[in-house]
Parts: sequence; C-alpha cells; structure tokens
Amino acid sequence: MTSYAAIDLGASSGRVVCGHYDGSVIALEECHRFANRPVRLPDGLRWNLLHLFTEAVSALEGRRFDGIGVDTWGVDYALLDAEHRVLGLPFHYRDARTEGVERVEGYEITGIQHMPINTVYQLMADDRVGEADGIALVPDLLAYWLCGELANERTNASTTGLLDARTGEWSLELIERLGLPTRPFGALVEPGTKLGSVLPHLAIHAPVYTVASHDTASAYVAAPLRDAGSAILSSGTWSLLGLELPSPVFTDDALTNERGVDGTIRLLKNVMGLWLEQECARVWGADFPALQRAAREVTTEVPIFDPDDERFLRGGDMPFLIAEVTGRTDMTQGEIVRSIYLSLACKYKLVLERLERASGRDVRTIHVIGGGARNELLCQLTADMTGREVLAGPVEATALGNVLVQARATGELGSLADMRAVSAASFEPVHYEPSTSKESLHA
Ligand code: LFR
Repeated sequence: MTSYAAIDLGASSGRVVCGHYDGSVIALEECHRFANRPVRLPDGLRWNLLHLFTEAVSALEGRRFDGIGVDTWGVDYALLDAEHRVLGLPFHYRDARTEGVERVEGYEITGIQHMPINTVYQLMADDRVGEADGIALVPDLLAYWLCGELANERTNASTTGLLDARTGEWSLELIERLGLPTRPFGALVEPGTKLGSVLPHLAIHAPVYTVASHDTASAYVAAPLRDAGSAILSSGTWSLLGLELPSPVFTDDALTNERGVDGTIRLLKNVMGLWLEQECARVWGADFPALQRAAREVTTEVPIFDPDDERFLRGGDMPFLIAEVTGRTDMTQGEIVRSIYLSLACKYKLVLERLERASGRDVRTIHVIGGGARNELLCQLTADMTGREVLAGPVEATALGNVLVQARATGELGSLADMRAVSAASFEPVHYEPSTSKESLHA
C-alpha cells in the first residue's frame, strides 16, 4: 500500500486529503478541512496564504508519505525577487484592481477566454511587476515553501492567459507586446515532476511532486470518462463545463483552451457556478443543506437569468444583485436558490451547444465532478435542462486527480486512461436521467 498527500485548495475551502493506493483502488482519507477566507485590506482583497500553508502543513506533521502534491484554484500569483521572496501579499482574483484594464487581444495565441480575473489582467494592473525576477502561481509558491524548489507548472500556467496554446510555452511575443517584462517567466514543468523533499523544519517525510496544479486540471484527470461523447462539469465555486481534446480550438472566443496532463486541452467555459449560492448563504447566515431543502420544496415558477452577468463576479449582496438582474424582489430564499440552480442548468445547455459546434462532437453524457456532484437537485435539473444523462462523482475529484498524478510519477500508474480506470474502480457514480415533464423540474 502506498500513501500520497494532496494539498487541495479551493476558493472557499482547503483540504488535506491522503490517498491510499492498494494496486487497484484509491481510498481517500480527509485529514483536514478548513475555510479559505480572503482578507480585505485597505488596498484590496488578498489571500491569506500563510494561514492556508500553516493549516495544510500542520495536518501532515510527523507523517511519512510516498509523495505530496499541491493543487489550487488558478490565475493568482505572487511576484518574487531574485531570492524567491514574495513581493507583496498576493491578491484575490475578485479584487477590483482589474476593473477598467484594457482588453487584451491575444486569443489567437492563448485560446483563453476573456475574463477580468485572468492573470494577464492582474499583471497589467500590478505596479510591482517591473521589480520581479520570478512569478509563482499559488501552487508553485506553496510547493516552493514546502521543499525550497521553484517551478512553474504548466497546467496552471495556462490559466495566466500568457501561454501559447499550441506549443505550451510562454508566449514571449504576447508578453512583450503587452509591455510586460519577460524575466519573471521561468522554465515550465509538467505535472508529475519531482521537485525535492519536504524541508526538514516542516517535519513531514515525503518527496514533493508537481501535480496538475490547477485544480480543474486535477479534477479532469479523475473524471471517469467513457468516450468522446462525454463532457465534464467540474462543479464548485465555479462551474467548468468542457471537453477534453487533443488540440486547441480557436473558433469560439467565448470558450477557453486550458492545458491538462499529457498536453491535453480542456475546451471549456467558466460559468459563475455555486459562487452565487455561496454568497447568498453568507449574506443570509444560512447553511447549504437547509437552502437545498428549501429549493427542492419550491413549487412556484422561478425566473431564469444569466449566471455570468459581470455584476456577480465580485460578490457582495448577492440576493439583492439577483433581484436586480431578474426584476423579482419578492422571492423567498428557497426560490432564489432554485432560480440559481435552474439558471446554471440552462447555461450548461447553451455552453454544451457551443462546445458541440466548436469540437464537432455530440455530447451524450455529462460527468459532474467536485462538490456540486453531491447536489441532487442541481444534478437532476442539469439532466433535465440539457437532455443528457448525468453521472455524478467523484466528489473529491480535485484531490483524487492530485493523488493519481503522484502515483503515476512514482511509476505505479501509466497513461491518463489508467489513472481514469483507477478513479472509475474507486468511486461509483450516481446516475441521473433527463425527465422532460414539467413536474420533474419541481421534483
Ligand atoms: C476553479 C478555478 C477555475 C478558475 C477559477 C479561478 O477552482 O480554478 O478553473 O477559472 O478557479 O482561478
């Protein structure tokens, strides 16, 4: 039996998960879960990375593993000096500093959809970029703090909007055209590269590997895909609905081409996701199971709105923003949550149509993975609105993908298909069939 530790940080919570592999299945053990609360300072919204690092490390102290890997949300970064010291506290992608930054014309190179959160926009609004000798995306930084070796891991680098989608290398042409310095952009490494050993003062006995350090890339590794007619919906704070392709597609600039393991491309769209519900829950002081129950009990018609309205991006009083967008000020909490789910499911249908058009594929199955796979009502509405079967699970796809890539790095597993076969053998998905009757939408 081998054991791997996954430090898996999402925008709303962090997890330390240990994966035990017995040669045929992986059993996941959640060692620690903690809230990820950004901090609003007078000059902007920052991640509390020292807190996240401390939480993660303390859960592993004194233990021995066959590997440790870090995956986190994408796009955010620290600038580094020549000694790899951070220049300033890293910003949260929802910080307002990118408002008003001019739109970058680089889609034909990067294949990355325009979103104000992209690293490229943050760098253009960053007054310290000229001082930087290096850049570390968040998982690069945490891995560096673990073992003292810095590397820019490629799957996450693709979320910057500065990577050439065809070659998988930094686009120095674009970086120069934007007036950004090229110096900070170092050599890129693949997932599954051994960086070193955990530094002695941390008292964890393990080698550190790069994984698919962008959480969505990790999640896609763990999606038990059956065939080319399968789409993947990584459902959490964001909904990342896409297809895995062998090469990038540039025909629809509302779709993004992010890199996965083995040079695969995730053609996908970022949909605002459960962020809408998370912000409502925060404002109401409500818990998710209660809100989901209330949403299930709704029998009235609820409005459908565009979940990707830019007004939602920065958060705030989400119930108020939804009332503003829908023109409905009379909805109960249950109705608002149901309206969110229905709107997400409708958006998925539109995105699927675009994905099918751009890829020439027919999608018959949607694999819903990540925390949203537990949300029965949302899974059923997704099947109903898209007319596709939904296979839900694994819930801990990001951590599982992290562990799978480590197990491959040590030589225990081979191809991407092998990793997916282990995922499929380890977790049984829950099946949802589309039901077209109107009542089923209220089931
Ligand atoms: C999901 C995710 C998305 C990325 C967003 C911001 O956790 O990584 O893929 O677009 O967060 O980084």
